[in-house]
Amino acid sequence: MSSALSAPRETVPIRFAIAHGPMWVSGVVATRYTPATAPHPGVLAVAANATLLPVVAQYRVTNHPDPQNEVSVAMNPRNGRNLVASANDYRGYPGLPGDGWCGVYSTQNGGTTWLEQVVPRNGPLTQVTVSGDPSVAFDADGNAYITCLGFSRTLNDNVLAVTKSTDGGRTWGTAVLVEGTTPNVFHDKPYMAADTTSGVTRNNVYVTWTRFISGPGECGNYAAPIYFSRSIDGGLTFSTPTEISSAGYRCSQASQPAIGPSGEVYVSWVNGARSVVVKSTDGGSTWSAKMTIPMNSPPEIYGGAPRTPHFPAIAVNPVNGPMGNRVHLVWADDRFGTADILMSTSSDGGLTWGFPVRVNDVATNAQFFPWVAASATGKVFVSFYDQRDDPNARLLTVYVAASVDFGATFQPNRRASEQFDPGNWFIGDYNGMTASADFAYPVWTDLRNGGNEEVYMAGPAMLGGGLPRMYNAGP
Ligand SMILES: [Ca+2]
Ligand SMILES: [Ca+2]
Ligand SMILES: [Ca+2]
Repeated sequence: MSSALSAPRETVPIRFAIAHGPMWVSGVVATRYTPATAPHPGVLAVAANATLLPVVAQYRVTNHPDPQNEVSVAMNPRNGRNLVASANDYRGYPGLPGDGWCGVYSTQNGGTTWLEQVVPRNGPLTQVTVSGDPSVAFDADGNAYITCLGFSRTLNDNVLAVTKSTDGGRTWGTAVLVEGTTPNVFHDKPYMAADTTSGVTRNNVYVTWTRFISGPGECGNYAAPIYFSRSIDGGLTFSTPTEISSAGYRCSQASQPAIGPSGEVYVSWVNGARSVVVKSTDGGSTWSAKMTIPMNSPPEIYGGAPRTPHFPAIAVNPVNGPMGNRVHLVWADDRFGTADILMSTSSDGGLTWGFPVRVNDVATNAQFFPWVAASATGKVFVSFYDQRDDPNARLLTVYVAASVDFGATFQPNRRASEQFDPGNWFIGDYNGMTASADFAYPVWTDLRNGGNEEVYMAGPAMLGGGLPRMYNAGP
């Protein structure tokens, strides 16, 4: 018989990924959710406090009894009322046994109403029965992209794919393969960015991810380098993946690409007690030396349930000029006591990094799951989960901080959500945010609805047709 057809499928990667408890393989992989037999155990009591009303408009993105978590969001550069968000969505794919699938949500009216969908199971995604870890991006022409990790619980089919929408997220095309099933490898946590500049790399689409490789390596009995692929043809094809880590950096996770004003590609990730940043000025053909930023990562905020890995996030200030073109990195850090959000800024393209600034203006209790976005006018926004409003250091609120001096200082933080209990299940490993010229649009996993995880977004109030005033970081 044909050995290619009859050979048993590779059975290592998923199992080793799940077996290595402390390793930050994606939660959608490590944490199986089966709606029929395991009702969402997240909790408890919703502790909305009437005296702590949010100061911004909140938009409910999803409305489904199964969980949604690990949210990303992008804004159409040609239409600021068109946003696309994504999440691990445990409603799953229609007709498949209950499990996760990549959820994708679009709005045409600034968040007032959302179309909730899951990514079509076509192209390489037909090989898999579970998917997750989506992230989204818009290119300069307003095409939307979503990258999605697919796998099987019982076989080792494992694909990374990208799906494109040319109508603002209303409909999605056929998934295109970035990386397919590879023996002894589990492709994990893709993240994407698209180039919206006017240079030669305009409309390039970039994907970075972790390869968990079983066998002796820098993590002990496995390795975890960071890989990169790009599309220069509008998502029709993706380049052969290349490693952007190297020896000494191959026990890594949580990569994120970000684009600078001249099309520079930065990628950040976590490697032990440090963040690593690399830069490419040729669209990802060649890469700089590793630039590292030390982190004092706090211990698990809730003792592991829900788990709270501490991943960095990166943004490049799109404003060119003496104060612009700065690179901002945020992460959770407990060097000053309890977990805080710190931001370090580089003004020389990542070669050197400034002393970290504490972003949260109240240090009480833990702040974690930061995200950073820089606006077209140079404002820097940071969003994060925050326990400051709960004396018992359990309930969470989303806060946003804004800087109008390119990250030197932050204005008083703005509360962006109700207060809720995070429960004890998987709430994702991170949240997301995007920004318009003057406003932040954080997205997050929210459990105010009786412990049912939903995606929420905050932003300027779009109702009534008036000038948005919420979140304005200006004077
Ligand atoms: Ca994940
Ligand atoms: Ca839900
Ligand atoms: Ca703190």
